[in-house]
Amino acid sequence: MIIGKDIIQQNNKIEVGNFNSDFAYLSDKLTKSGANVSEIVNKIADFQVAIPSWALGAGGTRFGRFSYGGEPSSLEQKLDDVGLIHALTHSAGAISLHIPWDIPNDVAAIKEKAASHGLIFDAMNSNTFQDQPNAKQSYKFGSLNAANEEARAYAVEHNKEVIRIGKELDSKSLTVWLADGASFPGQLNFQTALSKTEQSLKEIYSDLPEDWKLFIEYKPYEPNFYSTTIQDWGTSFMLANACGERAYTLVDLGHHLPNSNIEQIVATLMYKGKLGGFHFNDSKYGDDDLTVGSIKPYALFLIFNELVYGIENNPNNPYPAWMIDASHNIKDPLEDLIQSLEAILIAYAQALLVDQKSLKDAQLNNDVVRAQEILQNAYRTDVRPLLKAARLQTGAALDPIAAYRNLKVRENLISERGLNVKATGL
Ligand code: AOS
Ligand code: ZN
Ligand code: ZN
Ligand code: ZN
Repeated sequence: MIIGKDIIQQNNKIEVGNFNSDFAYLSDKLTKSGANVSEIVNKIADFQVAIPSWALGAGGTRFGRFSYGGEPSSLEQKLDDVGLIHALTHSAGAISLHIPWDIPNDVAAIKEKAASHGLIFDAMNSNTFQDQPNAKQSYKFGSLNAANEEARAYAVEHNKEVIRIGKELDSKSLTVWLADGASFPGQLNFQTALSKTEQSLKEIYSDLPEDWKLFIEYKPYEPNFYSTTIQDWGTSFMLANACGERAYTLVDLGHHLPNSNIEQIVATLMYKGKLGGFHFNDSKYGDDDLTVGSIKPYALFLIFNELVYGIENNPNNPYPAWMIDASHNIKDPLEDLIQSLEAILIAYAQALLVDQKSLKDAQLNNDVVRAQEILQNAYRTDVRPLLKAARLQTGAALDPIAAYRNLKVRENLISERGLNVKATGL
């Protein structure tokens, strides 16, 4: 199924009347308060978030998985799904692949398909947290941190292979997320595990092309319940520094202990020019990988406030790579991703509304009340007309979920692909 611009335009007619009056009202209000509305709309229109290939089918928990009809079962179909989301939103212009789940058979055909949907290949993801069929070494007791030298070398080689595949696809980065750690005290020598990890990452880094970046993800728990070798941003930051200039920390929103001040972590990393990538999701308890903004939208806004500040004030920090890292257990994955994109752009737009000059002023005068008012004024603005304006500008759907349903996208996918297909991945 392909959704052309003409169909979207046709569909937008239902909504455009309401949009015009909502936008006129908001734009007038914001302009009076000194905001540059067209600049903000352009920034929203330009903001692109990568969709991970493994988020397009139904996820699951260790207790069960309920499949979703019409799931993509090949890399081509995954590209088609991201293409559909991008056509409806114009904010998902990239896909993030996972090796070995997404090894391309025909590189040229895959590149052509991606280009036909206007997609680029974002970060490549390696997988040393599972043993593949016919694996020559096991990662049961670790991969990049493994005490067993053969297993460690095998894991390093896998990452180099992922870089080779990514180069063919014109990807420009590698994300390393490790499950390495210990389930019980005494299982690992912390220092040895950390030094092996550092050595392995340096070996991978030495293979990184000049125009590539290495993103090092961290996570405090799960699957190793007692300790994880790269447990927090400090460990990731230290390892990135040990590797070199093109190695960065990647922040995944779900990878923190409860109540961590993620916005402060973002600020610290950007101050040092080391925030390379970002995984969006939301959670109630841990790494729940729920729809972005479904649980803690104010926290998301505060994080975006730091991201926007950092993008403007830390030229030493590269523009971060954005990705949604979520799991869809009961919702239609494509609808869930569209909801996530909406939440991301809402938080971004609200952060763009923060009056940075007045905020600085309030801070200098220790006017705590005023500082809070400034942030909350932005947060409490219904910015959705700005998102719609951006979408109208780029030929996307005013209301992407409504369009998805009106155009019967899922029904079409089910009739094309069948009811009982399973996406490759987690
Ligand atoms: C795992 O918890 C991490 O969030 C990873 O970023 C990702 O979900 C995994 O690498 C999927 O392959
Ligand atoms: Zn992640
Ligand atoms: Zn995660
Ligand atoms: Zn997560």
